[in-house]
Amino acid sequence: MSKECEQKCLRSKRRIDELIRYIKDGCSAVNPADLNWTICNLNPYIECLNPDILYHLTLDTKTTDFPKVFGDVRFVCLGGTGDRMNKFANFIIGEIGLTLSMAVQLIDISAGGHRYALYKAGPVLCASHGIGGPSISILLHELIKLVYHAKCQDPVFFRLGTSGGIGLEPGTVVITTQALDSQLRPAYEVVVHTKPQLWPTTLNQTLAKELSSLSDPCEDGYDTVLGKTLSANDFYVEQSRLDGAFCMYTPQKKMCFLQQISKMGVANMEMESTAFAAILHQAGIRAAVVCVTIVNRNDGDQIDTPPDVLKQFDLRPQILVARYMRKVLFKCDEDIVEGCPCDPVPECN
Ligand code: R2B
Ligand code: URA
Repeated sequence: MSKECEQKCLRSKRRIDELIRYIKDGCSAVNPADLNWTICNLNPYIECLNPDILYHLTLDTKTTDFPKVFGDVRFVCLGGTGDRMNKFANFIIGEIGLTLSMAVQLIDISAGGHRYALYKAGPVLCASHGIGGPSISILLHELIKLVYHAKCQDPVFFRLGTSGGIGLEPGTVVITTQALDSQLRPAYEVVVHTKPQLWPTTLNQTLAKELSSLSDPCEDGYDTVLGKTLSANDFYVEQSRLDGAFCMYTPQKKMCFLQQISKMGVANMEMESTAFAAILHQAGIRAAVVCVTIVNRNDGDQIDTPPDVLKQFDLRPQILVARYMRKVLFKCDEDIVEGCPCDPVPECN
C-alpha cells in the first residue's frame, strides 16, 4: 500500500470512529442552558448535521442564520393551503399592530421547494401543510427543527382549518379537546421498522380553554365550541360519506356512525389533527387545533356552501387565534385591547 493510500485509510477510519463515538455518546443533543424551554425527545443526531438541511422548506443552517431570522418567533400557525396562509399572514400583521410598508410584500420563504408555503409576520410563522397526516408530519419535523435551531422561546403551534361538523350549524368553530383516529383511538400510528407505535394525541387543555374563553357568540354571530375531533386518512369513505367514488355502506349505517361518534363527544371530522397533536406532544410543544365547520354532516356530504361564504368561514379560526396572540403579546384582556397601552411591536421582518 502506498503512503498516500495508507494516510487516506487512516483518515477515513478516524472519521468512522468519530461517527461511532458521536452515536454512542448521543452527541450531547440540546444544551438546556441555551433554551428557557427544552424540546422533548429531540433527535440527538441533529447535532451531527452540519449543515442541517430542511429540504421541504428550502432552508439550511449553513446559509441561514436561524436565531437571527427566526429567533423572535412566538407562534407557528399551520393551515391547509398556501393561499390561506398568505391571507392569514397579511391579516395577522394588522391584528398584532405591525405595519408593512406599501412597497413591501410578504414573501413565501419556501417557494423554491414547491411543497409548502412559509411566511413570517414578525413573531408569527405561517405555513401551509397540505392534506393529511403524512404531509403535515413532514412539515412538523422541519418546523420543530427550525424553532430549535432558532432558539425560539416556548413557541405555541396552531392548526387553523376546515372540517365537517356533526350536528353543528356550518360556520361553527370547533376547538379540539382530543384528536381521535379513524379507529376512535386517541392516538397517531407511526410505523417504525415495521412495528406500529401509538403516539398519544394529547393537546394542551389550558390553551384550548383559553381560546374558548376568547370567543363571544353574541358578538361574533356564530358559536365556538370545545369538542373531540375525528381525524381520518381520507375525505370520503373514512369520513363515512355517501358521495365518494366508492361506498360500501348504506345511508342508515352512515347515520348510525355519526350518532355513535357524536355520543362520544366528537364535534367534527378532518384529516390532520392526530398527526399534529401527537407530533407536538412528543416534542413537548403547546398546540391547539381550531377548525371551522363547512358542512353539517347530519344534513349531507357535499360541500355546497357558496365560495364567498366559505371565505368568511376561513376567517373565523384566524380571528380567534389573533385574539389569543394579542392577549399574549400585549398582556391585556381582549375587551380592552383597543385602548390598551401596549408596547409597540417591532417592524415586521
Ligand atoms: C380539511 O379539509 C381538507 C380536506 O378537504 C383536509 O386537509 C382537512 O383536514
Ligand atoms: N374537511 C374534511 O376533512 N372533512 C369535511 O367534511 C370538511 C372539510
